[in-house]
Amino acid sequence: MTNWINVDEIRAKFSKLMSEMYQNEVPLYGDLIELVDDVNQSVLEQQTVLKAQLQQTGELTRLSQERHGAIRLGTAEELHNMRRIFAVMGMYPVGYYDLVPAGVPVHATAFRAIQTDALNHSPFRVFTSLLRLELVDHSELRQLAKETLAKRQIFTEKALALTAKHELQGGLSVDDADLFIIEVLETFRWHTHAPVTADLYQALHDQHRLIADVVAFKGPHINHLTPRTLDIDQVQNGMMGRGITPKAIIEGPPRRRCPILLRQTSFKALQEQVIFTDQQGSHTARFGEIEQRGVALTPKGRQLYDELLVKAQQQLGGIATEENAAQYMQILEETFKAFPDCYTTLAVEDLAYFYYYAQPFSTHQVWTETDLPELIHTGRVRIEPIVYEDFLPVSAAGIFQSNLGGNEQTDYSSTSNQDVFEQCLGTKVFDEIQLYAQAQQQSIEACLATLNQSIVSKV
Ligand code: OOG
Ligand code: NI
Repeated sequence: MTNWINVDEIRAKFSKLMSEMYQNEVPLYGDLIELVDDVNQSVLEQQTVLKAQLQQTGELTRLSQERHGAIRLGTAEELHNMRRIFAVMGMYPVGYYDLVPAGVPVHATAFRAIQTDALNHSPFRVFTSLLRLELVDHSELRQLAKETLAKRQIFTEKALALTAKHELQGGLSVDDADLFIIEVLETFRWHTHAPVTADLYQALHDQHRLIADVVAFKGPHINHLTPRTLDIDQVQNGMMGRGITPKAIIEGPPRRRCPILLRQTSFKALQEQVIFTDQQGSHTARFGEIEQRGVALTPKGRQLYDELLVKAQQQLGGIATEENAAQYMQILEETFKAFPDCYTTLAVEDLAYFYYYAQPFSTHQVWTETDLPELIHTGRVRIEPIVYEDFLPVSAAGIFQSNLGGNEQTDYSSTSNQDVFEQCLGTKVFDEIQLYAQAQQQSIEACLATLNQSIVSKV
């Protein structure tokens, strides 16, 4: 019996190496990490309740290595192989995001671990988009783009061979895994030499910057790597002091005592030198981003969130910009007063997902799920938030837009196409709601079992 390396370990190592590579490529990212670490450290020192919460859920140890990245792929085959490669690292496609309604011609999924233990070992996620070339209306350009993409191979031979080996054997040895990590890293690397002419780049760019970003390059360079902070407002303020200018609006919900979902902000893309086949030029693709994560919402909670967000935007009477940023944040805070800001209420009203922990005590009663609100209120069951591990399409679109520059808003009249995406992927995506509901249910069952066990032994 051979001993394969744990896939969680491969993912953790890969995430670390990726972070090192990106720090070399984009030094500002290194400064950001320092700032986020400082803020997290001071938040943990000051907020003992939050620290205890993160300790209980197992997130405390993962925090300093927590980050997500994003890549954009060009073809179905690339997505298919990317899925196979991520599987070697224990990362599976979760959720479907259609960015077309937001004027970005891609659809996407997030590759990540799906079990609580695995997430706590390494929560590395990669938001992975697939370009929808069929939305390019200029047929000649579409054909040219297709041919350009058909010619490229974004994976090294060894990466693909080791992936096949993993599939065949059901695992990789430590040595093979180390080699695999180095080879796969190549796919995410920035290439200064672009395999197209400056004219083709410009033509693609004129259709949509994102199309140029995908088609004109040798591979899907990692376009950002995002650390997780415990206080995004503090980081946002601290960025200015370190010479980093973030966008004015923090995407997502407003600041709350009990954070929900995801709040994100980013700073501007870098201008990078590119050497086309015929001349030199430049391209802006890569940027920095930070995020604060909160509790995962149930469908009921998510509906309320979506409603309130729309309401706030309607009240603003237009899109949030640099100019009306302060006004928007104020409206947002006012509007979200309708969203309970207390974990117990969020749990009892079925608005968010929680882990349930028994605080055993002696009693003669057998406890069931219907007793949970009472058990929480009397302190016999402790709840802690299940952190949101995914993304927000509206937020993602805001991030895309802000970093593409300008107000590019293309109105693609097209329907969402999850089936097509899953065909390209070669599998269905996991339903994130099901994953959260399962995690909560398992913890409720374990909690009740513990309570009832202690009763039996004490009667
Ligand atoms: C991905 C944007 C989505 C996020 O954090 O919502 C994303 C991209 O720009 O490729 O990373
Ligand atoms: Ni991101």
